[in-house]
Amino acid sequence: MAQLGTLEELPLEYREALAKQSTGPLWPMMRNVLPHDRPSAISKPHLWSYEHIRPLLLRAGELTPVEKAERRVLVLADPGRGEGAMQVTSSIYCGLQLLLPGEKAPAHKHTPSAARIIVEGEGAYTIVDGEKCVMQHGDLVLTPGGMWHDHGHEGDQPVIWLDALDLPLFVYLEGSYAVEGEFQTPRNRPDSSMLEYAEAGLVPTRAPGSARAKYPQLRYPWSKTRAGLEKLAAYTDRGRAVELDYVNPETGEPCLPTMGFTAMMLAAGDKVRAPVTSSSNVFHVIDGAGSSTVNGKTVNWKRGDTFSAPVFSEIDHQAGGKDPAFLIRIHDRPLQEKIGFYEERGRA
Ligand code: GTQ
Repeated sequence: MAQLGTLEELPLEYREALAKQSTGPLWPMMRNVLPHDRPSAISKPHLWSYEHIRPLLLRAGELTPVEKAERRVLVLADPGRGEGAMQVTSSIYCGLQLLLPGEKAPAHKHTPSAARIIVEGEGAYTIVDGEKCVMQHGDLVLTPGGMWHDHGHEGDQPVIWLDALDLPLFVYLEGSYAVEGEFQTPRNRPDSSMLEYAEAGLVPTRAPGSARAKYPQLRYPWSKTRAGLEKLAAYTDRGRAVELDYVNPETGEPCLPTMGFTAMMLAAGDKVRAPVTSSSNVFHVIDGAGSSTVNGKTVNWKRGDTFSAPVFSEIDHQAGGKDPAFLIRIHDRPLQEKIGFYEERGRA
């Protein structure tokens, strides 16, 4: 491998002349942007403990009324990027959002896409372009880019959910903005996961040329996801995670354009070695407990916790001994496949 020249080797007067013309030599910087063999991740693996963050979020409920917050969220900040980082990994933003009984978070729409995973509480809902989606533990609820959404709460206990957005990408593209609107009146019908897409493999018959909705299913109930994982687990080898991807039921494509969501089940006591992938991952624990080692760092996790793994991480999981563990993995494989570089590598 050739040793590239450094900045210091160049005459000062030449460096100054380059800077004056707003230019610079590539070669001293080359390996920063094109490192050998694999990228060097900025993100650091980390565990966000629900037990520790929950009281701080409830305190935000006392300190800041929802009218003053628009969205009352504690952002999960990547330690590799330091305090105030608005992202967990290179492409994924996550935050924990609190809604108290009777509260409403006003309607808005924005260019980034979002999805929520419900962590705790009953009675909350999100209305997405008129479709009222109830929020129950473990459900995945989508608010794709450009679609109106407001949140409300008809229950009597706090509701907390995890937000995942492709916000870092939109900020990077200088394409991130929101439009504020009015509270929506829901259509008087259950969401499409309970009607049109209630059974896998069946979709409504359509007249020729009639347009399908771009995002036909906005809610993916956890009860169905869990049942699907359990059925598949009975015929999956030990030592492998049982995984199901959340897809658009009309097209089979990922449910959102850039972010991917994969439900995972780890059998009780099972050890699972994940492939190294070019995608970063955020794992949210729906149920059960266990531990994972990410690039040599071990985190112990349980229900409600969230942990991250940067791009090209070496990841090993182990579920606790008594019960299986269920997680939802948030990643950016859909984006990476669209731009043609998603990659998996074997493990030693
Ligand atoms: O609930 O619409 O965590 O717009 C960040 C931005 C949640 C939301 C977030 C948002 C929302």
